[in-house]
This record gives sequence, structure tokens and C-alpha cells, in this order.
Amino acid sequence: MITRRALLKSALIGSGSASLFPRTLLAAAASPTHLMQAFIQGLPKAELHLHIEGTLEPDMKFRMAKRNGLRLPYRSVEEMRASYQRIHDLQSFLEVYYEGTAVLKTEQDFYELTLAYLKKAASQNILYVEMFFDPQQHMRNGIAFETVIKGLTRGQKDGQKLWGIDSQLIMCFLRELTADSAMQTLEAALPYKEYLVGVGLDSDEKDNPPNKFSAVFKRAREEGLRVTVHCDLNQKDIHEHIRQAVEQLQVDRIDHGGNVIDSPELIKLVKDNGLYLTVCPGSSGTSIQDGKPVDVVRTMLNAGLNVTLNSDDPAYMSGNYLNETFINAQKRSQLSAVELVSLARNAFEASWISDHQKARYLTKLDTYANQWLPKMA
Ligand code: ES4
Ligand code: ZN
Repeated sequence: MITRRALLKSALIGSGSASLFPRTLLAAAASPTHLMQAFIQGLPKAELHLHIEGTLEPDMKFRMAKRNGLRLPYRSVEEMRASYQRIHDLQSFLEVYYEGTAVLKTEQDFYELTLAYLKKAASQNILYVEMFFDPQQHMRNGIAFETVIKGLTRGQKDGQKLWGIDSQLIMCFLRELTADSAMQTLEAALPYKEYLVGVGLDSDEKDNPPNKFSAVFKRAREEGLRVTVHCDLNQKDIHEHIRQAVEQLQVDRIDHGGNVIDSPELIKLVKDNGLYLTVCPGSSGTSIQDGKPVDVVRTMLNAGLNVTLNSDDPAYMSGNYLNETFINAQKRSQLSAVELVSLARNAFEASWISDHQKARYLTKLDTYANQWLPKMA
């Protein structure tokens, strides 16, 4: 059971000054050594929490706006980047993020977005990615589901052909929209089910609990899709949302989930269900307990939780893709090389792939670790 006090505390955190993007906490500590940076760069990695629309870099946004005849309220890439400074919580982030998605209009746009991301990911030794996309956002911009899925899957296919990077798609529902809208979106997606590995729940968490989507998630599971839910950091009612995600929606994984560490009951619930957490230290790496910042990754590791490191929306988070995310987390959470390997291992273990594919990636990881760990001691 979650105590009244914990629930009250989560409500206070949700509405207080503790933000989803605690910029001031990111800068501390000395840079990792060159050796450590090289180790992280070469480490075979999987990315499990990545919004493909969150990889839309300012220069690509400008280029697509121009070719689609749209005017952006910025004169330059620099001015657009500067506008990201207004991001201070989930809601202000979502405003900026949805403003960006409006430039994506054609199949070619979705294709180029995906291909550019996969090129970057492959250059960082990411072997496998599970990418979120938000079809309802595109459909309310007047784009057909088919246009979105065709562009994304063509990008995935070419990414695999060109750079050998494997990827799968997770379709997210926007939680501020109705459960009916989510169900209609699921139905629109079913003819393309072979291109989806799972469904997720993202966007505005405030007063949009997982329970609202019980029927949609049940249907998705019956269709053989995996399910995951964003439990963003320090949101109103977050402990209750985590509990519902596990007990009602029967998630296969939790996205973010940083507030699990506030409650021994939630830690036990997550462990008992064998769940992995896709933490994004750039956006959900610092929880607040008794008014003090708490390092989520370090605390989860120490608690024996299955944590993975992910990048979320890199184009909006100082251009921090997975490599930069690992490097920043290493210094911030004081991660040893052995811990970095086990974080990378967790991501492959948590991946929604066949045992055969998993074993192939893990062999690569083990070979790398055997070569490097003696040098890193
Ligand atoms: C998101 Cl960080 C985050 N949280 C919720 N919804 C999202 N959509 C894209 N990024
Ligand atoms: Zn996310």
C-alpha cells in the first residue's frame, strides 16, 4: 500500500518547483577521462526510450517547414534553439515538442527523420532501438496513419540496410486525449500491426491516470502487443500512477519511473513483477525526497532495480543522444565501468526481441566487456 503521506508528497512535488528538467543539477562534477569516454562510445548499446519526433533537430525542422510551406516563429536555428530555454516542466516541454511535430507532413519527412536518427544511433554503437511515435499528434495535424507508418518503416529498413542497426516501433497514445480516441487509434493501427512491437502512453500525465486506458491496453495485449507506460518524474499522483500501470495495465516495462525509489512498496512491486525501467537521466534523473535532490540511477542500482539508460527527446535536451547520456550519467551517478556494462546489459535483457537476437547482442557485449574491463580497473 502507498501511504497517504507519500501520495500527498507526490502531489506537492508535482505542483512545486521541482521540475522534470532540473537543468542546474546536470552540470556538476569533473569530465570522465578520455579512456572512459572511448569505452562508452564503443560499448554495444540498446536504446529503449526514444521519441522519434524528439530527434527533430532545429536545422531539419527549418528545412522541412520550408519545403512544406510553413512559417516558423523563428528567424534562425539559433533563435529556435534559444526558445527551448522556456522548457521548465513536462507541460512547457510538450508545447515546444508539439510545435515541432507540426512540420512533419509527408511520408518523406517521416522517412528522413527516422533515417537521420538511425545514422546517429549507429554511429554511437547502438545495435538496437525501440522508438516511440505519436500518431494522434500527426492525425490531428491532418496526416494519415498510413503516411506516418510508411515513412517510419521505410527509414527503419534503410537504416538496417545502410548501417546494420535494428529497430522496432512502439505506438504511444496521448494520455490527455480520451480513451475512445486511443481505442480508435489502436483500431486504425491494427492493419499495420506487423510493424509495431508494442504500445505506450505518453504526453500530459497530470490528471490522466493509467486506469483511464485499461480497456485499450487490454485490447492491445490481446492483439499480442507489448505494453509500457510513461510514469514521468515528480508528477501529481505519480505513486498511484505507477501502481496502476503495473497492476491495472499490466505493463511489460516502465518508462522513467524515477519515483519508484520513494516507496519500499513500489520497489517491491516493480521487483516482484520483474520489470525494467527506462530511465532518462537528462529528463528524469533527479527525484526530490524531503526537499532534497536524489540521484535516481544511483539509488535504483543500489536498490537492485533493473534500470536502463535512455535519451528520450535528444533534439530538445541539448543534443544529448545515448552516448552523451551515458557519459553524463557516468559522472553524475559515479558509475563504474562494470556498472556501465550492466546498464547496457539490462537494456538488451529488457528488449522486446527473440531470445536468439538477445543472445547475439549479449555475446557482442560480453566480448567487448572482456576486452575492456581489465583496462578500466
Ligand atoms: C515525452 Cl519526456 C516525455 N514525457 C511525456 N510525453 C512525452 N512525449 C515526448 N516526450
Ligand atoms: Zn518519454
